[in-house]
Amino acid sequence: MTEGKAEDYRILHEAVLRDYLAGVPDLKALLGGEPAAWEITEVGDGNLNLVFIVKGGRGGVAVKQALPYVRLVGESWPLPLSRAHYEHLALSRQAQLAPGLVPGLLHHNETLALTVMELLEPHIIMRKGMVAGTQYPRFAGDITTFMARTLFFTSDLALSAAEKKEGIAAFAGNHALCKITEDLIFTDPYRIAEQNRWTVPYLDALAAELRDDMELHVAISRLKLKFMASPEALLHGDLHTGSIMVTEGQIRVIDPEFAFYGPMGFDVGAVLANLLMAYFASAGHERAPGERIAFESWVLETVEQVWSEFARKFLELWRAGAAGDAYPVSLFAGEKGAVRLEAERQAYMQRLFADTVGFAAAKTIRRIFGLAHNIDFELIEDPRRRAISEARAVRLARAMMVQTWAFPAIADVAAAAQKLRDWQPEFATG
Ligand code: SR1
Ligand code: MG
Repeated sequence: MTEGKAEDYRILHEAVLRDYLAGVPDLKALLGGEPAAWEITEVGDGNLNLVFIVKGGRGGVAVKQALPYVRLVGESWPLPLSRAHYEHLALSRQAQLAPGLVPGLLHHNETLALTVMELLEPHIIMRKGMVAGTQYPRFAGDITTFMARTLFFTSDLALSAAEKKEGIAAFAGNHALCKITEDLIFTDPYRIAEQNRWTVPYLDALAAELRDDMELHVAISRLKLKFMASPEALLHGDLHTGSIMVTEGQIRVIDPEFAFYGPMGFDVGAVLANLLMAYFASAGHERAPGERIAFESWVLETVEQVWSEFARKFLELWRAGAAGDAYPVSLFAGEKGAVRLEAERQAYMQRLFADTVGFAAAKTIRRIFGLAHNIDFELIEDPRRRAISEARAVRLARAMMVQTWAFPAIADVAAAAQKLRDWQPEFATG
């Protein structure tokens, strides 16, 4: 890791980046050949940073540099460079806890807010693959290993109180990124906000309903409080399908710059929400009726597997001998203690499931009415078709958020999604 003075930060455009990488002996050797011949391409399509792919005579690397502002909006929205520090810290921790499921770290420069990572090839962003209707059979297995291990081993179930508090402290400074989430997910879609947008005119009425729906305002505010005040575990913090790179046989989780200690259901809910959005968007990508039926069935099966496998793996880690300060072993001695503790584990998972359902709903609504949308819906060219898919997703999301009790099991979520697959909102035939 390299450190220097804050004023030495500069944006490394292509030529400067080439010189910089050539000056790091390990990277120069890894890339191979003459630096002048290296191919450098800026490929960042996320909302915040620059991302370069660099290919040399021998190998390639991915370079990510934080900009001092939000890329999506521009210099009018400053954002601390320190997010690169938290992303690097989270990636290092995740690499220990979930080996092989995050990109390898090669180099980090704190002053430049720059991280060089293993080049993932031929991986693509999972969201793009899902828009194209591709199934990823390894996904549920790998993402649930990632979540179960990163969440369990950074929680009070696995850590001493002191270790846990050190962890919280290490990420507490990432509050500017948390504030983005607090505003863009938990507040703005439910009020008039300059940066909100939706598919006009079809969703105008629904947007107005959201702003007037007090049941929904209470539910989203409870979720916001949980997000702000429940440091249960180290979260990825932005675990959508744009933060996952895939091949048909492999996944890698990238981009944990929103990492902080928060409620576990926020990460699990993010994964489920993005699968459900891909499911509802699928009808809008059909060129012939029924064309994507196999893909859609796979998505719903995956929704069920993500929760059931996550819960199974998390409980397995807990039962294997939790060394954390929560649930002291001495309070659950003997047969009677074992039975009571197991019942408590089940109750814990039920609460976590309810959180997950609520956060999944929040993640869905923000992508349809807030600032940052996703290509699942955005690439449906015809606005009426897009709005139909979006309205179905919102109908499910509202029920999940306000009537969370009506979804006691993941099968209930999948069944409700399937029921809405062909639901026609009023404007569908206008
Ligand atoms: C201004 S940043 C908008 C969104 O991009 C990131 O991927 C996060 O999801 C954030 O909310
Ligand atoms: Mg990101």
